[in-house]
Amino acid sequence: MFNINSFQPAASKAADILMRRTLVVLTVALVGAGAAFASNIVTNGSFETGDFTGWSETGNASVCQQGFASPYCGDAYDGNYSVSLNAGDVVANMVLSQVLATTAGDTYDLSFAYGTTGLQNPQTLDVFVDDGVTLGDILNTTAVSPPGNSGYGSYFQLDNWGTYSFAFTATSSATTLTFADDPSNTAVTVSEDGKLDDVQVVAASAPEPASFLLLGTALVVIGRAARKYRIQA
Ligand SMILES: [Ca+2]
Repeated sequence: MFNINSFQPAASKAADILMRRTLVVLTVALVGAGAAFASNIVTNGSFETGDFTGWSETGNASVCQQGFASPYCGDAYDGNYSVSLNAGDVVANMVLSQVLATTAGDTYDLSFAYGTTGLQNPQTLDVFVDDGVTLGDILNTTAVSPPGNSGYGSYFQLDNWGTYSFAFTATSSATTLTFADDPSNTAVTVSEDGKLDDVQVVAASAPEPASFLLLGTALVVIGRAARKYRIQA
């Protein structure tokens, strides 16, 4: 005989499982969306692939693993790899660039670490952001590294890193970020190398406080709905 009382619990259990799964999926999606707001749009910005994957590079530079002697690498700023510029007393002519997927009108924060492995002189790096028409027409600036360390002589020496940040507003969907070793470094390149690491470009408009407010509100609503459902069930 059909018994409605034995049917209801089974239906309720199925609904309960569905509800719980839905809440988990929604929560994961929202948290994921929140994390994505602040993602770095630079590919291989820390050079942890051990090479220039994601970048175009010409001139005297290489990705080196910290602690290794050739080129004179020193320490990475982030992870185990960084870019060594003009190592071996050569001409400072590296040009390193990457095309970034951007949104016209959005502002982005560029940050990177630039340092020196050497005796005492600083190094200079030219930083360009362009829209594909004229080099450096969005951002054309210079970063001067801290002076080198006096502890020169060890392959395992710490580099003297500095951190730099600049903002720019994209004008197209493809923005080219370029780092160029400054030719003036050639005059002081003897026993003095530049180092680059941890390149990040993050949309400045995100994470907006409003986005986090929205995310927080959504999570509260989901939490209350779940609690209410549990009470009813
Ligand atoms: Ca690195």
